[in-house]
Amino acid sequence: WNTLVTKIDQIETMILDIPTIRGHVLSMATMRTQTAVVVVVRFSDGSEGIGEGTTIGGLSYGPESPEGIKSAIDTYIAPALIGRDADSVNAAVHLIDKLVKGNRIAKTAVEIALWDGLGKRLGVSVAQLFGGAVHERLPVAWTLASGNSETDIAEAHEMIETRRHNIFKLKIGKRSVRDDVAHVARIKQAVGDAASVRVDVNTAWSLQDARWGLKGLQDAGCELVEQPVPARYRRAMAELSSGYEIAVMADEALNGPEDALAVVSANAADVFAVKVAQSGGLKRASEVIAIGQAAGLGLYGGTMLETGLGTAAALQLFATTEHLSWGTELFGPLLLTDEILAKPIVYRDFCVEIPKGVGIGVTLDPDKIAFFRRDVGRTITA
Ligand code: MUC
Ligand code: MG
Repeated sequence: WNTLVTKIDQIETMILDIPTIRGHVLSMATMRTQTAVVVVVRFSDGSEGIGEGTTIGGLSYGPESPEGIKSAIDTYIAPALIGRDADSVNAAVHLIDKLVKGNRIAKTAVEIALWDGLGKRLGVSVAQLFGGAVHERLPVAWTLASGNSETDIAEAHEMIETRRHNIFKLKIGKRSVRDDVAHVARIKQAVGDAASVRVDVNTAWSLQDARWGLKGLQDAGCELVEQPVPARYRRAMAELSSGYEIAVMADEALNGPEDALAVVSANAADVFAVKVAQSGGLKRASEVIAIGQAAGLGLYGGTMLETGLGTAAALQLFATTEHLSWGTELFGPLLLTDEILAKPIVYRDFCVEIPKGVGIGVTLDPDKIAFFRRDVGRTITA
């Protein structure tokens, strides 16, 4: 009977460098290119699955780099999976968790490809594999991060007029707290009630900075502050969550279900930014969602600014999540100058639509992959 089991035959990894439409100014780095790690898994029955594992700003955001993600897959994850049963994604996840510590983004890229392959073989979407979608579309935020208040205001007005976004996340933390608060207040004043304004500090503040910052931000009409202090500062996050009306969201602090439980236990957030890549894959992200839900926290569908591939995978999972009260920020493909999917993800009426179809619901455009790939690629086989 063993010959009837579909096996994992080959795992190919590649690095893509895709320019951004403008400089994306974050507290720790300015992005002019996004670097994605794409994985293609080929199975013994001829089917394929695709996945993505992407980070932001090289090694400035978190402990995994694009080159490290590719190397972890090529050297440790792929050799362990070749020849294994393709249809048990759980068995693959458990095996890799045993063999590889950390490296959640690398695990994510491969895990997404396994779910995609399974869905394609069964003729169902990944959302169906997770119990079925309850949304056809989800609200989607845009990040204003040009580095200039006037440019940000013009961009915000255009997004509202074209009905593409009415939720804005401002990237702050690079300038002084006072200057950042003034920048946020100007933008909120310019958009008024037509849009929700939120900020992401990407860990740049001390607790002292954050006390002044949160006070100023909530007076300016900002609704939510994301990861104001470093990921490990749970006591500070707890003080900020309970001390102000403005919602405090955990992002960098959330690396998988164990962190989710620790954040909940410490009362260290009002909202979870659920990121598939940071969680270690769709399965682990679903566990982060479950913990947040059980604790009565708000949920937000976060992004690592993935291409349409990783974005589609995240959409499959978030489509199955009943209450995503803060919406999503799955706008990654819109920040890039070019599309790598055969058919782009649809953005309209302030929402992103869940791609329909089997697996993660999207396929790659081979010419675009050939154009943007940095390396010659590496294929691990038996
Ligand atoms: C982050 O820290 O949340 C998400 C949107 C964006 O512009 O950057 C990211 C990363
Ligand atoms: Mg963030």
